[in-house]
Amino acid sequence: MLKLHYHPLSTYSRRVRIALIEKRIGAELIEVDMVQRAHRGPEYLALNPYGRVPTLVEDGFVLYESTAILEYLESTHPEPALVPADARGRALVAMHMKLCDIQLARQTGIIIFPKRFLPRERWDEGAMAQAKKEIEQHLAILERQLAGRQYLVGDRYGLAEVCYTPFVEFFPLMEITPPPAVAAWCARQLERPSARETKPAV
Ligand SMILES: N[C@@H](CCC(=O)N[C@@H](CS)C(=O)NCC(=O)O)C(=O)O
Repeated sequence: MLKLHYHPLSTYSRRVRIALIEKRIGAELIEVDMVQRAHRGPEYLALNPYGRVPTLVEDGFVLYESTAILEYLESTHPEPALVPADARGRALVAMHMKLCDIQLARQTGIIIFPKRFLPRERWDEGAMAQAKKEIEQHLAILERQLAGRQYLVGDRYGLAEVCYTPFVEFFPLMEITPPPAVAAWCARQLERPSARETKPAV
């Protein structure tokens, strides 16, 4: 039985929960009590020495880093497929997953962590403004790539979208208005049952 150590408010954990639902994979969800700092306790650090969620465990095999977990689930449960069959399609998915992390996820964390969890006097407004600018530049690139398309790779929803969904959820909180093709693509992701079921409370 698969076990997923996660937190309901964690964007990276949400990627894996979305993939589990999309691929109809049964897993035991184990909530890590991050408020009580359980992710920094010896038991959890023995699983994931970085003290972050998500972590997947299957029969003693331990895996962390959400994109690695998504790729593992794709290899072990290939149907329904969330990546194309051909090498170029798969490589493009890998490219978009990586770009999601370095051009959007990191910057989103800089803005939404303080907005969700810190009092305003502790916000680093300069860093938040810079992160917002970088996100807007990234969205301008995605807008060109999504012109006339429904999804980033091929004509089907896939792992690239799974990676983006938890982060595009926060555009309103970040006061970011995506350009039209990106906005339509975000709506397509967020209306899926897998996104609705995993939507965080804050
Ligand atoms: N690159 C990691 C990022 C995981 C991550 O940063 N998770 C956050 C929650 S969304 C976390 O556990 N933060 C706790 C900490 O860094 O102390 C992944 O893709 O899984």
